[in-house]
Amino acid sequence: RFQRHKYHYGTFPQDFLWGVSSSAYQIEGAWRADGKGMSIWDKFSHTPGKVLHNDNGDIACDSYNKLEIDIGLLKQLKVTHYRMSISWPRVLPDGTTNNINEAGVDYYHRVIDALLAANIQPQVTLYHWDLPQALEDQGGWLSDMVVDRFREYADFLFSRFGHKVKFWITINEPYIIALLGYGYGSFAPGNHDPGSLHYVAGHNVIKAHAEAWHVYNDKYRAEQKGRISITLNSDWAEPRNPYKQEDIDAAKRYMDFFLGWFANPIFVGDYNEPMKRIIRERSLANGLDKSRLPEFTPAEIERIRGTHDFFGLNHYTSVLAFMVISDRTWLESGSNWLKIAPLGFRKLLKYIKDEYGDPPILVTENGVSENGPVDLNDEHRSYFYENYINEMLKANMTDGANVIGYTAWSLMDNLEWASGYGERFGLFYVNHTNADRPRTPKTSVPFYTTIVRCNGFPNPADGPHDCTNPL
Ligand code: PNW
Repeated sequence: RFQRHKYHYGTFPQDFLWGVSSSAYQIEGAWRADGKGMSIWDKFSHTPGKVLHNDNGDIACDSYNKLEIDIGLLKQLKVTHYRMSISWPRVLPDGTTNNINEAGVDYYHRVIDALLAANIQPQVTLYHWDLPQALEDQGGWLSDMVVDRFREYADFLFSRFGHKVKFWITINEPYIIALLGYGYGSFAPGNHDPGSLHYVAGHNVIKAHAEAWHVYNDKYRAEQKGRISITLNSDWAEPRNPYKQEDIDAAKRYMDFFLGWFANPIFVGDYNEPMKRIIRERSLANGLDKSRLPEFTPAEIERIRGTHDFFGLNHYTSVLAFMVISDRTWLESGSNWLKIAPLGFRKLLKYIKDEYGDPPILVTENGVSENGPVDLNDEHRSYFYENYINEMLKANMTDGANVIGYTAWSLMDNLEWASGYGERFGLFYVNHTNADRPRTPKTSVPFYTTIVRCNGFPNPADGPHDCTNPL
């Protein structure tokens, strides 16, 4: 089943970053320890029927109490970077800087110090979906009040941690925040309005990101010398029939509405024309007097344009566009939306290079899940990493995409949002029914570690090496 693809030999640039990723709500637990405030995910997961099996993040992987153990896992993986997030309500319980929870701040200092002591650079996401509930009560991402609160929160984090953290990611996956949180309502805060509110939420997310970037740029960059950007997620859309114009158009439209929704304002300036035109036409046809897509003022367009130091990318899967479907030959995973399609990764990286000004690209997530009975022999994950990373190598070596680093999702099995603990993306297995939450390496751990240690896939013809992975 997991037949080895032909791969390109070759290694990545010397200073390539190799990492692994997690997020606060998915691993920390300690949901009301030491003065932490409530987040929208605390409320959502405690509402019966919202998360599969009513799982929640109250304890999660208990990482709040297992710092030493988790640092040990990272050392075992030999990664140079760790992508983590800070829980906004853990440091600012009501979302504002009027009320600082120093115990929460201390916790993140301990995490960051332990990483630095292990020579692992932290890449810190300011917002990975756990909005303080107190801000949701004032409208959350649907209200532009959140833009000011996010700017103040960002300023606070830079002032406290900026001398230690050189890689910042403002917001993880605005697409999912807006669409699943405020459109479909399948993620917190569970707002169901597939008509237009996701566009309002997305609009505020973009403005909030831009404000945080400007604070860093104006106030901290000169002294702290870090890099800051946003992480966007995108599938790759392949025309189902590459010779049929309708399918080619559908694939391009898919990219404009998915990646382009957020990438255009930040990397090009303003929403892209097809999105503006199509949403306006449909809105007017539905009898509305204006487009459901909000407009940026010319001043806002300029303030948002260029607010990036790199292109943070989360990528998992591809689709065939005409209407959107997956190719039936693509292997399945533990998530219904994720089919294994390595080639789309290469094409997406090239597309970003061509469409968005050849930015340095930091892959901030990429990975695969399983569900059902536990099997530590996760061949499908090794297969996934080998082939996706090899396609990334081709994008880098052959297509000239400037990929500067790669981050696997995820360090360990954790709360997979509304899918609960049954859908597992971890390199390490976590037994969530055992009070100790023990971590056990799956077979993909030595597999990924070999790729990291060897910086890719060195050619045996260039000299003997121990970089050949069994599959
Ligand atoms: C990303 N979908 O989310 C997140 O950044 C991670 O926190 C998450 O665990 C990971 O991918 C795996 O899912 C997504 O339904 C969640 O299409 C859902 C979807 C996509 C990405």
